[in-house]
Amino acid sequence: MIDLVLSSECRAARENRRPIVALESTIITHGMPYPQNVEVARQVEADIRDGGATPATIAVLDGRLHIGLETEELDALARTRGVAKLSRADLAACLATGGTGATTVAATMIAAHHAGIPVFATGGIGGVHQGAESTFDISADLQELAQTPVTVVAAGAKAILDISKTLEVLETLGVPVIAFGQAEFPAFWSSKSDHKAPLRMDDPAEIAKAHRMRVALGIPGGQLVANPIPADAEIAAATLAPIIESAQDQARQHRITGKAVTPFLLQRIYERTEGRSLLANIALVRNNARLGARIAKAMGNPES
Ligand code: PSU
Ligand code: MN
Repeated sequence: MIDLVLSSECRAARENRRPIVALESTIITHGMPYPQNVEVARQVEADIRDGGATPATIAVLDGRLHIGLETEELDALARTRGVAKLSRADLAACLATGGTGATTVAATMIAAHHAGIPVFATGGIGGVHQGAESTFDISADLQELAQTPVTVVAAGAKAILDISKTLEVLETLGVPVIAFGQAEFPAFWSSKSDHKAPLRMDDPAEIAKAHRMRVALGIPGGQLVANPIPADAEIAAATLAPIIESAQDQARQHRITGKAVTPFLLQRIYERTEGRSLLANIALVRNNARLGARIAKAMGNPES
């Protein structure tokens, strides 16, 4: 009933049984300013191709669910201001009303699974916000990881989130959190946090195998792969702490709530770091795209 619109390259990949890596679009519309957003989106797609897989950027355009965007569609989405941010709660309504929107991690997982794509690369996931004990602000991304069988590669969680509460909720929900190549859970701009990751794997083939094992066991939900930012792109946590704190103060002053919170904080942080956080963000998303391609290739090869 849902008519999926596959990009020409995704259609060809599907026909030739080649691995595909899903990409979200909220990072483009709500996570980075224009024109860097479209440049980064293109670069990340190119990294996936270089890694031997096919990129599928996911979005809803005029009420149709797109799996992979053509060049002009990506450009138009990146230029448009005020695009809707679609999470699990909004996806069906947007399709039903002919709207246009960018998909969050949660909505991208739903769409990717619907299209038969088990691997998805992004920058950072949503999680439990600092102060969640009074605001109750917990991203729908966490619930989605608990119920939709997609392996998500991210660089850990931003310091706008409470990392220890985020890890606790993921544990409660039964989501495997796998640090790639190190013991510590990475903290987005920094390769390490003060927290040890529950699981560690060093080989993309093992990550793919664990995904298949969960499916075989009938366990719903996906996996979170936490891939540390490359060392040369790291920003010290102490540099960003005051900026994040002031962004959070402003969010409270402006009474920002609900799905507006994360985009508001991201925007303030970009403004205040004069592009430095953007450079780190670009490096880590590209790194995640490359790992996503390796996992996607292994996923399609049960011998690996
Ligand atoms: N965190 C980031 N960058 C992002 C997002 C989160 O470091 O771009 C985006 C993702 O699309 C994520 C969404 O799924 O924000 C989470 O929003 P919320 O916290 O409202 O669930
Ligand atoms: Mn929220």
